[in-house]
Amino acid sequence: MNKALITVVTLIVVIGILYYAYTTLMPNYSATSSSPLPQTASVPPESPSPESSQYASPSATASPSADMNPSAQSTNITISNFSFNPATLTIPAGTEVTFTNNDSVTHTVTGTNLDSGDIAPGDSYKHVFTDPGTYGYNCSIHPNMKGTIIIQ
Ligand SMILES: [Cu+2]
Repeated sequence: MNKALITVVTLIVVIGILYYAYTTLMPNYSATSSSPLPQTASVPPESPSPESSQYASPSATASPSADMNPSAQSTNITISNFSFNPATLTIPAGTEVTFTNNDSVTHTVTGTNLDSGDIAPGDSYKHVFTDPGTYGYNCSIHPNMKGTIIIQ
């Protein structure tokens, strides 16, 4: 009765030792060869080939930081999916609006007394709206992109 238990435990221990010895002594050994592993470390022939491994992506341009001006109001319009969001914005006079281009193509913000020039992907354009009124604008590259600023 106890003999059977001892046999089972011994088997488990032996198997464990063999498994440990196998995984420890042959960490990088391929199972195809039956010759004993030499002590000298074999360098795996996996050195990277010099075929176009380095691709330098253009670094993101840092947007200019605006000075803190607690008395002035500011808000944001994002450009994404070829549209201005929000398309219609009502602001008090003197508000600085930051247009941020989140698309992967260049856009502009173009209207009356308003010309951002090209806004590259990831860049932004700031403009302070001072004269009350309703002003439409669009993207000069994609004229179907339209927005409205209402200055009160
Ligand atoms: Cu556009």
